[in-house]
Amino acid sequence: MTLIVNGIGLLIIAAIIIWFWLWRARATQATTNAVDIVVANGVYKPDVIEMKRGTKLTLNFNREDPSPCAEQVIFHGLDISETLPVGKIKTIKLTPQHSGNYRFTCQMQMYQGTLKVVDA
Ligand SMILES: [Cu+2]
Repeated sequence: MTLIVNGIGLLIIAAIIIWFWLWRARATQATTNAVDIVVANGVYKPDVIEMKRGTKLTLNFNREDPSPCAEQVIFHGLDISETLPVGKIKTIKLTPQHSGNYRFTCQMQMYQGTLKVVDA
């Protein structure tokens, strides 16, 4: 009996991991020149954005989360730090000249995203 219960527990854990993982992977990637990003529930959506080096990317941040945690967005390595108003679109434009992965986070780094800049 214990064995069966443990087995079911493991299955449930596996299901949660797979579901969460696949869900995140599907919900995230964006590859256009203008991306709308929703800031809510501790995640940027999408949280992975891919772009070509030297092109202009427009990010429209829509902050739904009123908690102070979500107030700022910082692009590490790109020298960009902006305040996001609640319920309004904040547009951030960037033109990275160097390829690489740049993280963008809130000031406490609880919200996390990655900007992937690839060679043209
Ligand atoms: Cu935060």
